[in-house]
Amino acid sequence: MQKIKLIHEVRAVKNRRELANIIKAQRISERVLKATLLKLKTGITELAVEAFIKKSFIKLGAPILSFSPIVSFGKNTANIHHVPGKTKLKRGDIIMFDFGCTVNHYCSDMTRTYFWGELSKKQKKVYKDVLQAMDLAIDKIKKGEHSAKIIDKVARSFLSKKYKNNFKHGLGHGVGTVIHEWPNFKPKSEDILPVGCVMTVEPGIYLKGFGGVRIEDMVLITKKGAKNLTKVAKNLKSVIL
Ligand SMILES: [Mn+2]
Repeated sequence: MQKIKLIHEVRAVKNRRELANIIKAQRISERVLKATLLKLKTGITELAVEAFIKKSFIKLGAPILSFSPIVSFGKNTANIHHVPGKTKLKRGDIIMFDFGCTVNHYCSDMTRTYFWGELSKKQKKVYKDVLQAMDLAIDKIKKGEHSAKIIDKVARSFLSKKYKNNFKHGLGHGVGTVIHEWPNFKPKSEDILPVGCVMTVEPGIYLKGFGGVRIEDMVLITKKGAKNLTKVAKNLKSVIL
């Protein structure tokens, strides 16, 4: 006899139309990100960039956002849930964007970290490590791993060797009509990813007084592995502005 499913398990599995909405929301976000990068200039404030992002989503027909956009510059990037303020962009800053929009109630979620000019050795190292943690986790999913705890651990154990327990949040979460839904990548998660669910993979390292790096993609869990739904470059070269 098949176990009766609970509502969170039912809604985790996206049908074709639901998936199309999530992907459409993600493509709109990608267009907004592209436009936002062109808008950056030394001296611009986080608030001005946030306003531009919101205006751009309205212009592209997606005025309802997944959550209030995160725009952070410099040391503020060390704050996981930074609220954009009057901080101005300056040479050598880390820049973090975390935003998404909704299409027919379905959310998208993406984080990118950029560098305003030549990066320091330490910035380069932290970025490369977070990117590698992400690649390790996505490769694990692609090989068919469905245990949330094991996938979380792949990224977490790689980062904890270098940064102790600095990676202070889950590796990711399900995405649907709400931005955070079941299942969850966490060290103690008992969740098993069902085929057809959309997960974020978003490792991060946050160093007080220095800044933070978080990179976040959305991944569809498939029978054979995974399909990355995020189409924005994240290699080191592409994030130096
Ligand atoms: Mn997220």
